[in-house]
Amino acid sequence: PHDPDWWRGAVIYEIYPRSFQDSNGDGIGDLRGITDRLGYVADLGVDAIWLAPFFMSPQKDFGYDISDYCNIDPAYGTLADFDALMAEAHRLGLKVMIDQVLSHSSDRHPWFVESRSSRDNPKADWYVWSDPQPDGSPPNNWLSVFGGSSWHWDSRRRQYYLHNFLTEQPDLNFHNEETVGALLDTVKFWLDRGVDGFRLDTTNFYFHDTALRSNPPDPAVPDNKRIEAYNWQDHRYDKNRPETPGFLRRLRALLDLYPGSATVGEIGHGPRSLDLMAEYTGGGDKLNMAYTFDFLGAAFSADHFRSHIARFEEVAVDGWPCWAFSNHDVVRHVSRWRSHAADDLGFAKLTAALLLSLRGSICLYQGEELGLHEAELAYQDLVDPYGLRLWPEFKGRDGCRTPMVWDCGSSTGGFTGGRPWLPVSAAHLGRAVNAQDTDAGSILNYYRRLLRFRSEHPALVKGDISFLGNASPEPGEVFAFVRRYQGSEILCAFNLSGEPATFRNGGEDIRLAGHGVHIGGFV
Ligand code: TEU
Ligand code: CA
Repeated sequence: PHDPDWWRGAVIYEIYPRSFQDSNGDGIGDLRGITDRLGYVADLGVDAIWLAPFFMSPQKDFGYDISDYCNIDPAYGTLADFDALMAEAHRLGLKVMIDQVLSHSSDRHPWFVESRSSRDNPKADWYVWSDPQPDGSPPNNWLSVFGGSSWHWDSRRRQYYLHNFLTEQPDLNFHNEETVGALLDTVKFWLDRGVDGFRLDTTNFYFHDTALRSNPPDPAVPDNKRIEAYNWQDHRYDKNRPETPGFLRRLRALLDLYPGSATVGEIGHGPRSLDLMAEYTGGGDKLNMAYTFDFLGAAFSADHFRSHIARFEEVAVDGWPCWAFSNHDVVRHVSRWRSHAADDLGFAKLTAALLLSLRGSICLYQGEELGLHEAELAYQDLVDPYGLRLWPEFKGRDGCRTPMVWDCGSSTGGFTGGRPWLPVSAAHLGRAVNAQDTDAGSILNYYRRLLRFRSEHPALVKGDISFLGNASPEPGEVFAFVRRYQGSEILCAFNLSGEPATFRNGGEDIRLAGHGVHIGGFV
């Protein structure tokens, strides 16, 4: 239990507090609710939980807009509730990682209220402010992830401020030494409270180019292609800046004073994401782990997995990845990669086995272990500002954030006695925990068996990975590799297609059904 390297190969279960368990009937999940359900989480066989933000927040981006880093939002509970949650998690042998949203705060944070009050107050430079261009337009072409320019005009200061996400999420200025000091103090606050680590939001957005150079290229993008507009820019000036590793070293120096604490940074997407993940997790002096969006998008093929993992392994030296297929930002992977219809149970098992065989630490997202689909929501049900703004081109993130389903006999899935903040998907009820718990063939019990098998086999937790060649009849669709650790080895082969395939390993033929799985020794 005191292994300082516990995070290496660990499985981290992401809890979205608002949607996990409501304890007081207001329809919003809370810390007490989570504490009540930790037995279930520990029973799954994961090593750690990552709690999405529960800090004081106007909830414009459901907690990713923080107005007080060192306090709990009353909707979620109190600091005493948090301490109780942590004590119970530790009693059950679970590590607790919390989300740190350092790149930006809420526009209601006292720091920003002061910063926007004048051009010469003590915090005037804590955020990223700029004069307009002579014609009044924003200083450059930088775009918000959530659509439109990432500059917002402030009529008091008569300047623009930078927001990479919502206008209510002004970007903190990491080039300001006092700002960085204040942020590190908030990190220390939670370390002193006993957390085991942090998931770091938008690590790649910490720094911006102080010369405010425009990103190349700047194609004219039709207004109905707003998501593409973001992706078409080369984001070399508004993120992924060369100052990032320096900050990560300072953060790591602080964490090193708390042995056994660890970080997992969010790197996002883009052509350089795997290289950045390798760089930021290498050298033992920056992040412990990081994850990219490479397997959180639409691509699903043996070649996609092989080439991306191979790229990371090639550049990583001593870096350490964290892989995820689902989280609170993307369409649940069973729906994203496959139509709802045929053989979705087999498909859910295939993806579970594949993910939990990869070299690296693993993030699972609540409900993934139940094989949940993306919930189908009507426009009137949406609350995610990202979805509301980009609808119907993009439906937003509410469909993966609907409440966890515990009880198939309750219309709210046992999530709340009141009216849930997002509808509970009726289609999810048949997959509720109590509907799967004692069914040996359920996806839930498959995850439990896989997690036990992984933790009992060091080759899967710590082993290296080498890819194996061909399959027939469709070579492209079998993804196969060997995990090796100190003389033990485990052959893993996954048939990503729905058709049977035979995988030839040396003289041995391994026959795989459609979506079939072979993990040596696992039944
Ligand atoms: O996400 C960063 C990020 O890149 C996402 O915004 C992603 O591109 C988007 O959700 C599309 O899927 C983090 C958090 O995970 C997200 O929930 C926050 O909204 C965002 O940062 C801002 O804090
Ligand atoms: Ca509640």
